[in-house]
Amino acid sequence: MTKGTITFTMIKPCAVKDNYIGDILSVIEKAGFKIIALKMLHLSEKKARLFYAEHQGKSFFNELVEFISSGPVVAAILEKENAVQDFRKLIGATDPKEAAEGTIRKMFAKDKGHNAIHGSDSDASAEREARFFFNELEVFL
Ligand code: RTP
Ligand code: MG
Repeated sequence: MTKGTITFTMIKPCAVKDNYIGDILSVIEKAGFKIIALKMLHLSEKKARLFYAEHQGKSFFNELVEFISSGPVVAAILEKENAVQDFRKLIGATDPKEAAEGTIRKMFAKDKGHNAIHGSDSDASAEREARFFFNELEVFL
């Protein structure tokens, strides 16, 4: 059997508040992703700034950090062949108005700033983000 690649995801505070954790995890599993790590936690502003460091200096950075640290999130590592690309497809466009039918953002996101879920944009990001949230004992490969 081919060992899958990994991606990292985070259900954002808006979707946690809206009680979509179960629905979203269900969509993810039904799409063929295996959840190999999972936790709920509340990021401090400082940690949120570190997590989204690549966006530092952009117009939406402060708003993004404030939102991500506004309440608990659900973090997970997912395994599948072609995980990063397939998961970006499953979550849909950043702005839910542009997201395709059947995507997680189309179904569960409010707007561009409150778009329900994060997905890594490359294998390198997936690795960095997975390590940011989970230690070795928390990952079930
Ligand atoms: P994410 O990193 O959260 O998975 O989202 P993404 O790749 O689809 O989008 P990215 O460009 O990485 O932006 C990160 C988050 O910042 C917010 N954003 N707001 N107002 C704006 O123009 C704007 N652009 C980006 C979004 O919430 C996006 O998810
Ligand atoms: Mg991104």
